[in-house]
Amino acid sequence: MIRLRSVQLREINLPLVHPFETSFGRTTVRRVILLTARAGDQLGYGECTAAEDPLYNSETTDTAWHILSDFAIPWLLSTTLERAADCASILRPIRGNKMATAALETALWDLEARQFGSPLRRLIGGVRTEIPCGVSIGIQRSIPDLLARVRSELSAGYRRIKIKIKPGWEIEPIKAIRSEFPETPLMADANSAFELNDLPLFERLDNFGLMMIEQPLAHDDIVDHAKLQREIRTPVCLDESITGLDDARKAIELGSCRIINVKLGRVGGYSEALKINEYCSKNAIPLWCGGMLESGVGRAHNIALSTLSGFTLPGDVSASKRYYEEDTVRPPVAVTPDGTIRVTESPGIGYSLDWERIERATVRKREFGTSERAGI
Ligand code: OSB
Ligand code: MG
Repeated sequence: MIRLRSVQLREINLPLVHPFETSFGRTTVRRVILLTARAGDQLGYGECTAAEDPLYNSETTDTAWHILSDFAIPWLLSTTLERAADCASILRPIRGNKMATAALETALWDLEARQFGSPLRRLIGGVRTEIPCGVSIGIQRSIPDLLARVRSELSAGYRRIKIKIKPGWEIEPIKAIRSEFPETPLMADANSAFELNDLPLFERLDNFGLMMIEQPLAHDDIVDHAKLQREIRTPVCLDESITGLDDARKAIELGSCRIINVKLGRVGGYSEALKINEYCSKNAIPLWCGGMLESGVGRAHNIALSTLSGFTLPGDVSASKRYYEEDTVRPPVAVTPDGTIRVTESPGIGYSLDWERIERATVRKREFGTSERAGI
């Protein structure tokens, strides 16, 4: 049983080791919301994956702060939950804003796992104790810069390379990687930068043996993606378009994709992710765990998610040090020379928070359900 006593929100600002560029923009500092939930003596931690600007989806760090502060947290503080799994249905009347509500939902799953003294992986029914890792490489200044990044990630052991593409940065980078690495598992993520009219471009990309092309068309589309998938051999993978089980079911029925990228924030947390895992396993649609440049707390949740049986492809869950000089968790998330992350057996997300580091990065803090002075 979870009787929430208090919740703390804090915004931390973390500079990225390298700016990360996608078709929609460039990130240099992540503005991350960390959430701490307390029930009795037990704490649970969540991270909000909303970005700084409403360019990946409609949410931002500030909209998430608002939705959590004014709706989601007060609602949950006024109820008692039988299980963490009940959280999603209480928050369901909130339309959209899934990254906001997922920060709270995932914190409650962590809290419940800690109450049981169990790794979160076991609570959600994950079957893997080691997960295969890929990397997402942002748009680079030049092809030689890109090739240098690809070489260094492959020599670190990563099992799959994904590059970001946008109009004018698609064929040439893919061709260059393919001529040096003809067999490497390779894919491209367009973050909605193209239209169905660009079919000739996708027909050219079809010749490079890509594992998949991720979210080539509009963020909210499944109809044009189905038309595109009928015209190309390369599997289409949907990211932005899938905000829950219903989207996944409809996309699969329409033939809009053959692979799905699941992000905890985008689908509102574990309850929905578990449903997608079950549905896609039954329908032979492979899954993998996407990323939103998470700090350690979000990264640890992504590791737990990646242990589910349907997550058969290497995801975008990689080492902390690729993004942050100093992460929020101890030890930082590390990848083996084999390109895997070993899943911890410690309770909950299985990492300790580095409060000294977090305090230094904090730009605002708010407590709910307890006086500001008493603290969490
Ligand atoms: O589309 O998968 C995406 C980062 C920010 C926003 C959207 C995406 C990404 C990534 C990075 O590809 C994945 C990661 O966290 O390593
Ligand atoms: Mg993506």
